[in-house]
Amino acid sequence: HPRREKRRGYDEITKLTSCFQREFVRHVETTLARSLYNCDELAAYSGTALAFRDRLIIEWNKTQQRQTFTDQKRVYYLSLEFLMGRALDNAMLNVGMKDVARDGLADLGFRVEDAISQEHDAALGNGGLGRLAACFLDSMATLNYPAWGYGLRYRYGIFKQEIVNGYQMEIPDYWLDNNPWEFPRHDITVDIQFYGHVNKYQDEHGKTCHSWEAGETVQAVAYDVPIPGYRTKTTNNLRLWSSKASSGEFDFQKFNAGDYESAVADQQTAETISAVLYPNDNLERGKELRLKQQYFWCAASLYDIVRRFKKTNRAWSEFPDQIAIQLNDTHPTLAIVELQRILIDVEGLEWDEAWRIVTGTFGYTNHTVLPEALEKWSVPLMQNLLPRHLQIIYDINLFFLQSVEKRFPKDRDMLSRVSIIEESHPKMVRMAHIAIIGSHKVNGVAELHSDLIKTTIFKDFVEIYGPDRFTNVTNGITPRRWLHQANPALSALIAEKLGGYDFLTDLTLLDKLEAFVDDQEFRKKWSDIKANNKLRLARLIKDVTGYSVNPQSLFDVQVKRIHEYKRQQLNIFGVIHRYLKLKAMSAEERKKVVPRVSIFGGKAAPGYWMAKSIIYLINSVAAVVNKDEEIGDLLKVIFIEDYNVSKAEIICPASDISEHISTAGTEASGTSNMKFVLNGGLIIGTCDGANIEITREIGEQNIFLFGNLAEDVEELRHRHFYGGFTLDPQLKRVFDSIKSGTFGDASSFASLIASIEEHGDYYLVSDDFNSYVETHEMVDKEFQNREEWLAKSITSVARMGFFSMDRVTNEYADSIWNVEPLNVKDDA
Ligand code: 26V
Repeated sequence: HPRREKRRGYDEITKLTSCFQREFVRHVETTLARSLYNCDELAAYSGTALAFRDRLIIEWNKTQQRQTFTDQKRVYYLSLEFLMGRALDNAMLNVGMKDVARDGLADLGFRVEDAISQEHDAALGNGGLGRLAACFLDSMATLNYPAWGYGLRYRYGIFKQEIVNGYQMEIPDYWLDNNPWEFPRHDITVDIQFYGHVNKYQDEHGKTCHSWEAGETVQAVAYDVPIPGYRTKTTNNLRLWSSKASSGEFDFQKFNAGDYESAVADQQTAETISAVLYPNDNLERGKELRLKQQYFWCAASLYDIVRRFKKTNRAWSEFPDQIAIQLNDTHPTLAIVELQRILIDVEGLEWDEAWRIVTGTFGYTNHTVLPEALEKWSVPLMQNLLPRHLQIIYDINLFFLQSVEKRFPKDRDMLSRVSIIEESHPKMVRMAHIAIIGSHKVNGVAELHSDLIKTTIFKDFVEIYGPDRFTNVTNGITPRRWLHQANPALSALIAEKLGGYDFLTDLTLLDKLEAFVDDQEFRKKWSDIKANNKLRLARLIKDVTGYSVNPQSLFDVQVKRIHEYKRQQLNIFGVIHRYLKLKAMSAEERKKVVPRVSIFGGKAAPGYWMAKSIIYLINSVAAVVNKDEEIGDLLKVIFIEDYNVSKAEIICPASDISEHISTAGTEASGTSNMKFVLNGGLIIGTCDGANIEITREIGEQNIFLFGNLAEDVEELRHRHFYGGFTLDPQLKRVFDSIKSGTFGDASSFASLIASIEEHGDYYLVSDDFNSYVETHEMVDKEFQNREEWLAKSITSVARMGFFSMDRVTNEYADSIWNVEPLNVKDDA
């Protein structure tokens, strides 16, 4: 049976199956206190999850013991977002027992797929950045790195999206009830301080010291989540902090004084800190609660890391030899300041020694060049919330600017550009500057992006520190979830050809598939798998939208957060253009047309009106086009609501073509582009982010590239304002049709159109429209040559080895963290 992860004998399988069943029944009957006779699918999920959880816990404990015992250098990955998705399927596949569970459940009258789909997604992230963190955890465990993730345990993950009359509505995502994957550690708590003031005093040697007397204390409670690696016993830890009122005297006093209501209110204030994930991606709003979240999580994690280090009784100077901390964007930048504070204020180290330790420990990954996403905090806000940290930030800045002044005497502009403090009203703290100054390595997430940060936003820092502090590590994805789990049939076919599943831990082995490109039987199977995956998606579409789509059509997919820079508006204008063309055709001409389903999905930040009107336009176009009988199957427009990780697992394997069409230079990397190609879909895209490296790997004959290049963007934007702006004539026809009311009340779309026609078309929709439309015509043509298309699909998959998250993790380990995997013997 090619689907079996390990070859096992008949006896062994029966033994494992009955062992699983025993555990399952025990959990249903005792842990869940249910009778087997009223065990529904939800209980079947819980029973299965609990049975697998038991296995994970054993290996998890052993892994932690092993890591403590060997005392090697460890990695801590600090991220405010971990977009994990579901855990059960992943756990079953990683321990190699999904077939055992399938057989065992079938025997009890359940389908494993039904049980799996009961699980609520763990959606503690916005998009690419959060999902990257989750892929990191998977790879670090699979490669046996001693590594922990640290994050926040949000009570509400990213909101659930509902589409009501074409508009996005946001529903809170309360996800924590009966979550079997987290373990509260009520014994692991840290008191976190806020507000108050700083006392200055002299110690017995006459040295000036500082102590921070806080005005508010909140307790951080650890919740641990086991992270199993694939085919290894290593089970790492993700520690999420939850906020709780501190059980200090203060509260007791209030209770004792009979002020019960106000004491309970304080409790609620404390719990607010970890209540909700901020749903903006790429927009910084400077809310105090967000800063509180950041400090709460950084301080708790740092306390935990330092406590663990101190148990080893090593000298402080060894800290960076034992610990690497990676900052996922600037959100955890306060960790830099907090470590410096601990070392000088609490542990009594000298400034310079402390700072050497700090910079030796941290690495910073930048994920965006969009100016509106760069984090800044107002000085008065920081002064109030974190008075001691602000002092330390000023000191870091002082020493830094002094050193810059020495190297670039009298360059006042340089000093003001690189200063941590922006001299605005109010003054602002630039978090990226702290992150760069406080880290030994700064990296971007794709080649173009890393070049851009070096030549634009961080240019001055390259001059100051030299090019070695800046590096590139192109993103990747875990092939376990994004191939094996999402597309089991394709994974099995590949395993059949390559003689096993080793490609899942060495993705470069995929290159052996190229030898089979011309193998007719193989091609047939490949194409049948895609067809089946499209059927599976068609069923999902029917379920969530009510629309029936013809699975023979070309499935054209764009799923990602809705943002002007990602240009879903370009896509939907292209769809309208296609519709107008179809309407103008004769019946005879229409017969030659390739039927197409344009599939969209993604959430808009709740306060981002332009993104919301793009969603409304997509749904308005869908409402008209999908009921146009003259058009029928030739064009369907679908918006899949509440796009998330588990929907992505169904969508990615089912695309013929997917769209990665950001304005050149704006999408740092993109990672869904990799997921689609790894699943045998082709892509249409701009020369942006990782599209460029995907092209280099798979060959430019296997990708549909279009549009202006990053190097031309500035000039074009300038011309829009000063050279006059001419709207692309085909786009003008699209706008005319919208304005005439074809898709409902035109006023709903007025500002979307005005942003292009009147306000400078910042994202170059008009400039790229013609080349976009023409490229789609090529897509239609090439899709009709099914054999060629299949060859491209197979060749592309064969060349995707580079984009494994395992390669990414090893690059970070070698060039940033300087950590080694911990060898795990099979019998350990
Ligand atoms: C920024 C902010 C700003 C403050 C408010 C909350 C918030 C939340 C998230 C972010 C992160 C924006 C950066 C980001 O998500 N970048 C994406 O990172 C992916 C992984 O590297 C990459 O593939 C995408 O191209 C990039 O947009």
